[in-house]
Amino acid sequence: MGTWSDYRNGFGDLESDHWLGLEAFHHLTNQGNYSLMTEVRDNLTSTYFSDIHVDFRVGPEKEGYILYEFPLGDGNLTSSAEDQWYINYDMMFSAYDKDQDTTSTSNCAATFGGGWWYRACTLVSLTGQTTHCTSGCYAYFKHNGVPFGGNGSDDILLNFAVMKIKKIG
Ligand SMILES: [Ca+2]
Repeated sequence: MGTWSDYRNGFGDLESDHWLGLEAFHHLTNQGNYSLMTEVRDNLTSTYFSDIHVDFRVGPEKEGYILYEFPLGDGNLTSSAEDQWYINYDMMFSAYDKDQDTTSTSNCAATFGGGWWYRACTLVSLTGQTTHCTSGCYAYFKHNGVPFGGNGSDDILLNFAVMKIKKIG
């Protein structure tokens, strides 16, 4: 479970688990128009999903690295997780040691086990660790994997998740 400082500065290993860092996200995505490609793989069926959003932009640290709203994406996540990003729009980033979500009754980052643009809390979290989930969790958090998705039958567990950003204008 990374700290605020970890998520701000980046951590991990480029050959395996790696987080580029919010400061880099902010500086890169404010140079122009960036697209965000999200790739995930379902742990149970090995199904691969991806989609691309334009206008991916992260605010400065003084604004909590807010995730600005972006249009619906183009890909095969449309029936599962893609539409769920809207919950994270206009949210500041939270880590377990910096609670910036919108609920005063819980610490979403601590519950989900990873930093993210939590509201109260989220349906998409590519950094979450289900083994850390202690309360308010969806059933699928009981499994060992990363929570991602909507609700009911749309829930999927991941064993692979990548965010790729690219300058498009
Ligand atoms: Ca909170």
